[in-house]
Amino acid sequence: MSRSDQHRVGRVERTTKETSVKVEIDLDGTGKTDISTGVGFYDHMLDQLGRHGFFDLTVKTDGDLHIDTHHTIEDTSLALGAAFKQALGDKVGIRRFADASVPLDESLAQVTVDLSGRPYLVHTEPEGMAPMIGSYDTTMTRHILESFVAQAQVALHVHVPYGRNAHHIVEAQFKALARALRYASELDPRAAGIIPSTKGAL
Ligand SMILES: [Mn+2]
Repeated sequence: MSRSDQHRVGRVERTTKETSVKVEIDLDGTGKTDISTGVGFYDHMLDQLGRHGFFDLTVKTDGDLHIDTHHTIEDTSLALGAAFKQALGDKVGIRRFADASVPLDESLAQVTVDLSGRPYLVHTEPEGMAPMIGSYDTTMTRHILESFVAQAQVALHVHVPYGRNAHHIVEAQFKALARALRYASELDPRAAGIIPSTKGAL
């Protein structure tokens, strides 16, 4: 098999008393998704992540929604981060750094990522967003990003300098995140066989 035929896949199953999560991600996919967490808007966001990242993404979460959506969303994000890291493997030949800006009508999201091996999140959003989108608590967006970053071990900067509609503000972030993760994880034809770090490891 040539290098370009190899699919980088991560699979994580995580079960606690609060949730049971299964995530599978193929970084070299076509954007095919199969998402079911029981939180409609979060499913919509993970669908964006797969589609616009060109990742094949399967997510099945069975969580304690009788309490609220918090554990379900958090644990899914942790598993997604772990699966992403696993799929990246030794990071040989990746681009490593990327940024993407995505508008959604009146809202703009700007995402910059370094697949550095070190977790760090910087996140800003407009003040005064609507608190809920369906059953999705809009304060969870930052927590999703924190959870993903902690497990994926990446440096991630996500900014929404302006926007009004909460659905647009959150969705623009997931689309920009998808694009940035796609470009950063893609194989750089000029870096075949090379780990893009002066340390020799990421
Ligand atoms: Mn939408």
